Amino acid sequence: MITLYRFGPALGLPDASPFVVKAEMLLKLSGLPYRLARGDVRRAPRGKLPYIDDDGQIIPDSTLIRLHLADKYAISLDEGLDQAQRAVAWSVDCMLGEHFYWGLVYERWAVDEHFRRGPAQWFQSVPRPLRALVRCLIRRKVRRALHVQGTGRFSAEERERLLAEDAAALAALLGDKSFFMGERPSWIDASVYAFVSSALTPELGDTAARRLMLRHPNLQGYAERLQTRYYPSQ
Ligand SMILES: N[C@@H](CCC(=O)N[C@@H](CS)C(=O)NCC(=O)O)C(=O)O
Repeated sequence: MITLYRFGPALGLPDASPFVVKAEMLLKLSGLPYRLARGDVRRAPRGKLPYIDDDGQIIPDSTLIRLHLADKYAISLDEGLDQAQRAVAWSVDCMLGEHFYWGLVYERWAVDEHFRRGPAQWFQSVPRPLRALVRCLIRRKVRRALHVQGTGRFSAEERERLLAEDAAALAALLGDKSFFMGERPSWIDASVYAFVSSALTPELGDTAARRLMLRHPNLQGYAERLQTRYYPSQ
């Protein structure tokens, strides 16, 4: 049995991390039985969530989890896609995880109003006397990561412009299809659903990511459709 280690539901989403949602969606699409467990980044194999324990085999990283399902169970979730579609799926996955993601991280952790409504609430398990300190240290660590990655060096206008380009590319590629690559789901839907739904959450207030997603009714409809199908009780 596969165990998926995650943070837990937050912001009206199945998990605070889009990478965890992506990994869970991959498991749902695979049809394999799995269970969920609360993870701890301090014990995670690469210091990040998600990771899975598949009968003792520990696999970190949502993409490595996808490749593990393909290698071990011959479940590649890309049947019917031609080479060009596979290349598009890979490119979109990289855009979401390596570019769009950082725009979301910035909004959540560096913009005071969104931080207050989101990540600031995630430290309830830390004993009260230490809570403010831990919150401040983690926020500082995330800000440093944003600076090193580069997103933290842009102006608000530049960041919004870059997010807008990502959102427009997703909307154009989706068009009026039911799933990202056609009329049946494939693995890239795990990623697109995870990131689009994270961007759309209203719980952080009026984020640029949400505003930009709402410019594209097809992306909003897609997120609602997939939520009804894969997370009906969310
Ligand atoms: N490439 C990884 C990224 C996972 C990731 O960045 N997880 C973040 C949460 S969204 C995390 O665990 N961060 C904890 C930390 O860096 O301390 C994947 O695809 O799973």
